[in-house]
Amino acid sequence: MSAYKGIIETYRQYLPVSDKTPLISLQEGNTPLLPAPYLSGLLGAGFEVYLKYEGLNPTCSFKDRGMTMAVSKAKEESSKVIICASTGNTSASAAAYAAKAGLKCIVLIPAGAIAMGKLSQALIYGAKVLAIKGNFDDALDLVKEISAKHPITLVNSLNPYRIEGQKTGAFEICDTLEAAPDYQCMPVGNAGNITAYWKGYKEYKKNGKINSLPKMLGFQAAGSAPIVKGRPIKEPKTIATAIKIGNPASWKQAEAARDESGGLINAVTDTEILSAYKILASKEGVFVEPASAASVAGLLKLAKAGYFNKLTTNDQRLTTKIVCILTGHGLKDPDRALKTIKPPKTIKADLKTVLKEIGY
Ligand code: AN7
Repeated sequence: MSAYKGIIETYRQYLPVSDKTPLISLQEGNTPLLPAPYLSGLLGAGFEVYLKYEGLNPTCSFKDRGMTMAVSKAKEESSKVIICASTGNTSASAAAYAAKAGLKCIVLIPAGAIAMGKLSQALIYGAKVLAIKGNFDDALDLVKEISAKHPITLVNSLNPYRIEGQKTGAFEICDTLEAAPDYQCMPVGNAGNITAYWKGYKEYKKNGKINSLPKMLGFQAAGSAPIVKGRPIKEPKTIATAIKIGNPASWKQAEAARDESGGLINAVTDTEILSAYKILASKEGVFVEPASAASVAGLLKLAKAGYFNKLTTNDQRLTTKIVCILTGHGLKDPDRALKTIKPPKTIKADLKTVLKEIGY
C-alpha cells in the first residue's frame, strides 16, 4: 500500500518542483467527485451532473491545492514570511500551511466581511490577522505593495505556484471520469481558480490524458460581477462573501479561459445562490458555503434557459457530463445557514409533545 501524500507527490511531473523542494503538505486534494442524481434529474435524460467537493480539503476549501505549492516554494526560496489579502479562505489556508512550514503569516481581511469559520481558522493557526476598513480589493492592493517592497512572499493567486497547485483539481476530475467533462461550472471571484482549471485541462490534453476540453462556465454574484459587466465594481455586494470582489487579479486569464473554451461568465443573484445552497444540502446531502453554490445556481439558470439542450447532440447514446466545483465547506459560514432556515422550535421535554410535533 502506498499512502496518499497530497497533490505535489501525486502530480509531481506536472508541477515546478524538484528534489530540493521541501514538501509542505496537509494531504490536500483527492477530493470526492460525487454523482448528483437530483440535479441530473432536473436537467433531464442524457445529463450527468457531478460535484467536486473541495470543501473536504484540510482547511475545507480548494485553496489548499494552491497553498501547498506556494508555501513549499516559499520555503525552498528561504522566505520567512508570507502575506495575503483574503475574503477568508485564502487566509485560513495560508495560515495553516505557514504553521506547518514554520513561517510567519500575515493576512489582511476586509473588516466585518468574512465568514466566522474562516476568521476562526486564520486566528487559531496563528496568523497575524489585520482587519482593514476597506474591501478585498483595497486589501489586495496593500499586500501587493508590501510584498513588492519587503522580503515577504505574496501567496494570493498572483503567485504563479498557487495556479500550478490548483490546476490539479482538473487532473483529478479527468482521472476519475477517465475523460474531460463537457462542461465545468464554477464560481469566479479573484479568478485564479478558473485560470488554474483551464491550465490543468489544457496540459492534460497536451499530454494525451484527455482528448477533448470542457467549456468553462464561470459565475459571479450579480452584485459583484465585474467581468460580466466589463468594468471594475467599486463597492461589490453579495451574501457570498468569498466572491465579493470588484476587480479580479486574473481578469484577463478568466476571459481567456471563457473564450478559448467556448464557455461563458455569467451572473447569478443572491436569491439564486441561496436557492442552490438549499438544494445542494437538502437534496444532495452536500453542505457548501454560499459562494460555492454559485456554480450550481449558474448550472440551473443555464439549464432553465435551454443553454445545454441547444448545444447538446441528439444522439441519446452520449451523455453530457457537467462538473460543478464546490469550492468551500458549508461550516465556513454557519451564520448563513441559520439565517436561511428557520431555527428549531423549542418545546417541552415530554413524549406526548414530541410525538405531536412529528405527526404521531
Ligand atoms: C469558497 O479567500 O478570494 O476566483 O481571498 O473562497 O479563484 O478567487 C476566495 C475565493 C470561490 C473564488 N469559492 O475563487 C479568498 C478568495 C470560494 C472562495 C472563490 C473563493 P477565485
